[in-house]
Amino acid sequence: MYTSIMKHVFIAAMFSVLASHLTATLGHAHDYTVRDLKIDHPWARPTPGGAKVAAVYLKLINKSNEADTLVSASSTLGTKIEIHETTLVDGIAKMRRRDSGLPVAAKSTVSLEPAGLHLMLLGLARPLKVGDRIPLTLTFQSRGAVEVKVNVEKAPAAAKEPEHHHH
Ligand SMILES: [Cu+2]
Repeated sequence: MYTSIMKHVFIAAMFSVLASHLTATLGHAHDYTVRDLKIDHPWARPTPGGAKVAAVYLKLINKSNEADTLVSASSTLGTKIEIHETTLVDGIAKMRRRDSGLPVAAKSTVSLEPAGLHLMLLGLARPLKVGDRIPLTLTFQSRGAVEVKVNVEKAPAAAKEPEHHHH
């Protein structure tokens, strides 16, 4: 009895490992579409050991005539997710919380990217490692909740880090 259950668990684990490898090797295409609103390539950087926060980036491409607003986000991997905007104040990057949500106009694209808008995952349960796929629920005012996976990967070449100045 015990061994057969263990075997079952083991086989299930093997399958999930295989499945995650498969999706990882399928390449870059990674998006979710609801009523012509595409959530393109949610991703986050790996985090250092003790980090309790992580920024999540993605692109919202609204090809429809129907505007919407991203009102909230959540993940089982953190206690809370806030919508943040990084702005330069006197040459210093500051993060501001947007409590009013993130509007996505009809026929428009909103990019959440390094040094700009991002989702801030707070109370991180464990560090993010390259290759992880983190569950994320995005809740839109009219389209409702959309489940996506966030790929943990190194920053793509296109999304350059802001310069770090050392004095
Ligand atoms: Cu932030």
